[in-house]
Amino acid sequence: THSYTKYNSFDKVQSWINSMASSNSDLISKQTIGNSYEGRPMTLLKLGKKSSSVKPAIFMDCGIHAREWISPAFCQWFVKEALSTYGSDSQMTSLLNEMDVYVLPVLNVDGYDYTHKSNRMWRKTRSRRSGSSCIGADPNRNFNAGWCTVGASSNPCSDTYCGSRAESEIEAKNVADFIRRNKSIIKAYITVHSYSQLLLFPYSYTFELAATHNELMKVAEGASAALRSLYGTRYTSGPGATTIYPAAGGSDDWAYDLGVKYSYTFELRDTGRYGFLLPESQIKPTCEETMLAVKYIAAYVQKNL
Ligand code: 0X9
Ligand code: ZN
Ligand code: ZN
Repeated sequence: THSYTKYNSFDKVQSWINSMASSNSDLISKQTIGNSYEGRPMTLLKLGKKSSSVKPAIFMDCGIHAREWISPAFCQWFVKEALSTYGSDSQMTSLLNEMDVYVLPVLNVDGYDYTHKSNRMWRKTRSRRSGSSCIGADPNRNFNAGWCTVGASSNPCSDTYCGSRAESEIEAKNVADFIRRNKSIIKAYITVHSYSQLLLFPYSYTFELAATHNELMKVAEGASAALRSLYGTRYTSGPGATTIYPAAGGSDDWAYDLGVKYSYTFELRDTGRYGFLLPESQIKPTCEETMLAVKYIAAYVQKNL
């Protein structure tokens, strides 16, 4: 059975998605953006008050890397909080009245399932290719942003394999296609990873500063301060290339270069004590503090539409 304070398997997340979408129809709907390599549906939730006009939107994905289990847990938490605080929390009410929030709870569905059934430390997709017995590519090296130029490997056996070409991985292509199709309404892109307690923004594929670097930094620092206000958890903010490492092909850089002005990568708890194996006892505090940061970014975006 599904629990917000446990790491739910893919099947449990999938049935949770279906029940959420069928029981709260005036605030939430679901759509499939495509299927994964192994044929699992990639189901996107749309949160927002139904409106007759086209609303601006925020897109958030979790679980691009299979083993980063706290990430899908956060997307599930976000959906729960959005629905349960709409109507009582003035910020959430105003956000969902004015904007839609698209949430993809698990991007790398095949990899996520594999970490539950076979190899807890799997990172990549599960695609096969001719000429190698190694499986999968790193979906966060597979977007068309300086693709495979730095911090990525062309060796299919590497954990940071960039794939045979940009968007070779169907999961990356499905997300990119959705964002391209909805480019005119998507005002912010948020992608959730773990671990290291960082709030990153473009660029990672180059050391050049983003055109809107100062604003991206200001919003990141505000979001980090909001996060820290709850339990004192410290986050570092900055461009990916200098704050974590240079690495091309990431979804954040790709979305930014497409024109999504506010593009952020969260690296959630912790700083290495448990790493990817963050205990379930930390799901609730991690999600509660991260809510404050995401809501800070959302409020800023909403104010600056
Ligand atoms: O390397 C990554 O993809 C991310 N770190 S993780 O440990 N979760 O794998 C950082 C992504 C930062 N953004 C880009 N490299 N574009
Ligand atoms: Zn990651
Ligand atoms: Zn709460």
